[in-house]
Amino acid sequence: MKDALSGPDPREAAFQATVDSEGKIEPKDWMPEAYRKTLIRQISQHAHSEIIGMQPEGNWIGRAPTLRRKVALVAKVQDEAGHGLYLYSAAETLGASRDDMVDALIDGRAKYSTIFNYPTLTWADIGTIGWLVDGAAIINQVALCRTSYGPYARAMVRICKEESFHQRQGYEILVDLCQGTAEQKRMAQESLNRWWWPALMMFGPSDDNSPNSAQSMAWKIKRLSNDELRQRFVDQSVPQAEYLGLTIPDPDLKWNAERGHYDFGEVPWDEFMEVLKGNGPCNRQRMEARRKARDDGAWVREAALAHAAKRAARAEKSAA
Ligand code: BYC
Repeated sequence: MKDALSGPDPREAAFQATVDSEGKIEPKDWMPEAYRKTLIRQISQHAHSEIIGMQPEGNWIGRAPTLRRKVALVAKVQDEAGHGLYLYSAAETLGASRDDMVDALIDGRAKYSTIFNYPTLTWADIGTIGWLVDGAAIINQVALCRTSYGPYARAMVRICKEESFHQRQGYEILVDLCQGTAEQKRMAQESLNRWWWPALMMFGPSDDNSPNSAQSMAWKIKRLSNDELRQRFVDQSVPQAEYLGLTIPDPDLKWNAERGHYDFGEVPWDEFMEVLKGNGPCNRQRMEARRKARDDGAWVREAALAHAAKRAARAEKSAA
């Protein structure tokens, strides 16, 4: 234990040296309490996003237009559940309890990505989610493969591989719609019009308004800033939209040869803040569905625990 008179904690210097030299921090290593808290916050919110993210897509499983599309969508939604579970497990290595994390989500104390508070009104939305939402997730998560906390970085490697399949299944849906009838192409354009700005919001507030960024970058939890990632996403998406023959709904979008990047308009931050406060189009519905799933599944968890206790008691008895 360090006391007030003993000066800077040498463990803190060793921790920062590991981070600075691109080493990984592992669960049993010493870490500053604030680092642990920040990671639990970010990883659990990431897990919640994966789990809540199953809802808008699950809405279309029963209405997928072909068996092949349905199989791919079921597999994708199942992958999101898996991502949530890896991430909750990564947060558990930091001492967080799964029940507390889920309670924090349901009580509204923990956030999840604003993007999942928008409705999936047409089949094209399933394509657009794959293309833009999973595309944004990959850009964010490829950077997180180099995050300083070992279990989080390793979870990200596998998640990114799966996200890449998700992105392709979405883009393929849009390629088909855009090469289809005029009505199908209109449906794709209308969907892009609704999802473009919410997708840009996934990267978080602009760097000037991001209270957690400076410390998270110093700890190498975050490797690129919110604005850097958003710019990468815009630069990647523009040629993809051009290939589809769709128009990105931003009159200020234009190539800036000097910067070597696309310039783009102001993200509607007021809308972001409203969705963050719980006033998005589907916030209440998403939380209600999550609460119901927790309550409906309570007997399964109790039964699994009772079964595990019975097996352990039997094993103990036969060992005696
Ligand atoms: N939505 O200081 P900042 C997926 C919060 S899963 C809601 O920049 P930070 C997928 C932020 O938490 C997508 N909240 O924060 C799943 C903070 O509030 P608190 C999820 C947001 O942490 C299924 C406050 O605003 N991905 O892609 O440095 C199907 C100030 O922000 C949002 C992850 O979670 C938002 N969009 O940076 C398909 C990736 N943005 O906590 C796809 C991991 C910001 O202080 N997370 N906030 O109360 C991250 O990379 C970072 O946490 C963020 C935010 C870039 C999101």
